[in-house]
Amino acid sequence: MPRFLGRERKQQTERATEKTRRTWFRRVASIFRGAQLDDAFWDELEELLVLADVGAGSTLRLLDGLRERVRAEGVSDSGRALNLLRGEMVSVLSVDAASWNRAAPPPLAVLVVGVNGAGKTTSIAKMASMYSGEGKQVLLGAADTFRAAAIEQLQAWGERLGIDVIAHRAGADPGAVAYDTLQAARRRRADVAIIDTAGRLHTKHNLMEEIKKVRRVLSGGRGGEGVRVLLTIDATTGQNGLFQARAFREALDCDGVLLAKLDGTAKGGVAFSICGELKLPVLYIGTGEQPEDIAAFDAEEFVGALLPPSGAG
Ligand SMILES: Nc1nc2c(ncn2[C@@H]2O[C@H](COP(=O)(O)OP(=O)(O)O)[C@@H](O)[C@H]2O)c(=O)[nH]1
Ligand SMILES: [Mg+2]
Repeated sequence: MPRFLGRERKQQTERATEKTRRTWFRRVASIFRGAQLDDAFWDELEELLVLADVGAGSTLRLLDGLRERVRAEGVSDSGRALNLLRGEMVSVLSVDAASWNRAAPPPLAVLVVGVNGAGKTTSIAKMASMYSGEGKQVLLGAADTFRAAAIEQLQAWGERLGIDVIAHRAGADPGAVAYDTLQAARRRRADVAIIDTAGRLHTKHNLMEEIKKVRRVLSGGRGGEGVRVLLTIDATTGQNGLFQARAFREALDCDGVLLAKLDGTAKGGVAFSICGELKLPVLYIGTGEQPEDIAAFDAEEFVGALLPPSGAG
């Protein structure tokens, strides 16, 4: 049964963006109230968006889009201008997720990448729980073989969730783990195999080469159509996390982003930077540390949660 739809997703989004709304977007809403749309107004709006970690590029894009529409539509009413801002925000966040959503024969292999501590292993547990809640058969692969603790962490989640984990010893070849996971997924006619990876190696170059090799293994002679690369970004690391994510984006074809720890930050505006600057769709948000603390990302709900219609929050 799909457990993560409708109202529950909306409530999770509202809960996870609460700090961001209370700290920054409540102020954004308040400067619109009865405002003259003059230079001081635009400056203050720009400052608040940058402080919320929307990022310089996405802030400019939002403000240019908004100014243009305010001018073209002759808007002087601040309430209407706020509505136009909501629309511009939704448009920045609406990045095409076609490569993530394209059809492929099972098993689908989801390769989860990102820097150490971003939230990969925890997010894998959440995704596994989500997929199995949808009635899909899931298998996990412990291809972060860099530390024994990383393998044990995934195995502990597997036990807790009743989902099998394919693992080798610490230090083993991640490609071999990925290969075994894919073979096991095929044998068992699993729907999805989710593969954990290391986030830290001696050099960034080695890390990227290793992940590319794992991806080649997962393609398993089917031209890569059954592989998805999910980039995990820690929302609490803001623009610095984005900088690190760019390295993955440049080295690998990523299909989308899981924005972890959104609940732990007042700078959830980083979602706009990811969409606007990395040009990757945000697919899921992490909303806490439990397996059910994940929600599919929905641009309208996200904007609605940051700037609720009443301006309340
Ligand atoms: N509050 C919160 N904590 C999270 C979330 N996702 C992961 N974490 C925590 O972040 C820490 C690092 O996560 P982990 O999955 O080990 O990261 P990895 O090194 O990328 O595999 C752990 O303490 C997790 O419980 C989230 O969405 N919200
Ligand atoms: Mg991990």
